[in-house]
Amino acid sequence: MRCRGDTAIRRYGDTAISTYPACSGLGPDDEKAGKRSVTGHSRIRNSLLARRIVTAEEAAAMIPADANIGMSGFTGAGYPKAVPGALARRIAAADAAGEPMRVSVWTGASTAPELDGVLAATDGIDLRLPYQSDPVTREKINSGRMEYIDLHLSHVAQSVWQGFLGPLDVAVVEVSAITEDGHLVPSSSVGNNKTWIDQADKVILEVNSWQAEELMGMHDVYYGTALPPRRRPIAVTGPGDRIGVPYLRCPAEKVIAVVETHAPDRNTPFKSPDEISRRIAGHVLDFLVNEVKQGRLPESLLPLQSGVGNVANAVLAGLEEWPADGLTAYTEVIQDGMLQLIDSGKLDVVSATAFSLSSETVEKFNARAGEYRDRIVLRPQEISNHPEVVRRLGCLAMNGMIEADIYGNINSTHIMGSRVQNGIGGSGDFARNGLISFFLSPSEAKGGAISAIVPMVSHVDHTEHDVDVIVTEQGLADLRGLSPKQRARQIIDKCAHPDFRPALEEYYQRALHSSHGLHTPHMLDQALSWHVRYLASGSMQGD
Ligand code: 0RQ
Repeated sequence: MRCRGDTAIRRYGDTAISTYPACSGLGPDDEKAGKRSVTGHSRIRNSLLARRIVTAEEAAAMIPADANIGMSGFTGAGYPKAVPGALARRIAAADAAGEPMRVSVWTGASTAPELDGVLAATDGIDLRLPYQSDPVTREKINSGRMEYIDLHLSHVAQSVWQGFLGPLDVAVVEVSAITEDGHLVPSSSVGNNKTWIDQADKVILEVNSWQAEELMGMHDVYYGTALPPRRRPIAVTGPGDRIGVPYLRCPAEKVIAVVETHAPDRNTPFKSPDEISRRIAGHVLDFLVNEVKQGRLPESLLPLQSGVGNVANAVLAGLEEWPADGLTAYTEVIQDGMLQLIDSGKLDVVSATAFSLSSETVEKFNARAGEYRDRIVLRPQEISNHPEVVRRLGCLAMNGMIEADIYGNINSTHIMGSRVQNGIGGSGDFARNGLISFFLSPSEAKGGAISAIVPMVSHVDHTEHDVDVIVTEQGLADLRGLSPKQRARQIIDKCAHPDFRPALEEYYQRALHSSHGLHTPHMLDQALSWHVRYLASGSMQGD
């Protein structure tokens, strides 16, 4: 079995440097040969932990009634499949018995109906963080029945280590195997699992035999993080660099239960890019071609970061025709388009914290995961999204948005300023620190009732200072080097939908004449009038 980086490690927040023993156990070749370990379980090879195997119900019963629970899972990959459902049944039974039970659930990012959906449906989640995209959870948050803390994904670990979120009682973490030495081989996401395991009093493991055994060796878990003043440079100088070990470490005495599962990840269905996404992607690609022509980017570009979804996949599909090979990605999530770029030989290496694949692609991936091991590095999210590394590598950060205003402020999270959609996710980690920060969206939403370009955003996630390029299907506004009024000219002319452009122009012209100051002209009594009109009439369009 390959073990990389079995060197000195530093525990987060700890001054003592210790040397971690080299990992051992059955390797992928032994597995292919059908060898089973002494425990009799091909995926649970540590005899001590094999004795802790219980049912999901028994494991869920070990969770304290008011627990803070750190669960694995990131964009529908690598989340526990059995214990959350059992916990939801326990919460429902407690409710029925008149003894309500409320837990807090911390994850890597969004998960799936088997985790967020079932738990949210019980009303048993008191607090959720740091990102979600589940409709039931969203409804509970927006109806005021669930508290939600929306955090930059690279900041979660340090917030926990600093103690702002309280003590972590239990970690529930999916792994793909346990080695003879008791090392944990992560599954299809790493997320915050290292922090959950290090911080939790107790650990429950789900060992999922659906996950490809050949994931082993793909992960790079860095144990050198610390809180200031003991921080040292994160020595990633290229997307493929490995600076840690390919497993999670966990003292056996912390593990209170091991649950065996064989269940697929959520696997978001892949939608072929539609016409609008293709036009957005076309503007991005033309822009990149010009950046290369101007000598500002190398032919193989710089490490790509791309959000998930239709527009991101359209950009990745467009890169299939990119004239040079040797592309790389330093991103958060590996979606179908990234794997296709690896298959076609365009993309050399991708660093991320999780997969987010469609079911067709995941089948192909699982069948030959080992072939990707030298092309893919899965890291903890505090490293996959680390500002220091993102800045050093000069990532090209491409993320979706809800709306942009005429000066370039971006709202990624809140519909009409108050209803959370998903969360900021990793967009801030990459947008502020990348070399070029793109925000992409169709120019209209809700069948033309809403303009994505508004006088003033109703919520700010990314300020004008962190936004370089705004793209809609109408065109691309390159905001670099421009003052606020010059930016407004570009955004209105290039990005706004023609149905809304005259009204934006009118607002801007009136603001130029009546604003309190003329650096960033606004009329405060009207800046949010488009949102107010939508809430009152169902459309931002005037009479
Ligand atoms: O609503 O579902 O009711 O139809 O918002 O919009 O067009 O499906 O777009 O799925 O790409 O999401 C910003 C939310 C875009 C996403 C956001 C309504 C629209 C629809 C979704 P319906 P679409 P997408 C790394 C990067 C933050 C996290 C991030 C996101 C729903 O990109 O969560 O960037 N970003 N992570 O109708 C009112 C508007 C609207 C609007 C769209 N202007 N006003 N409603 N909608 N625009 C990856 C990770 O962090 C994991």
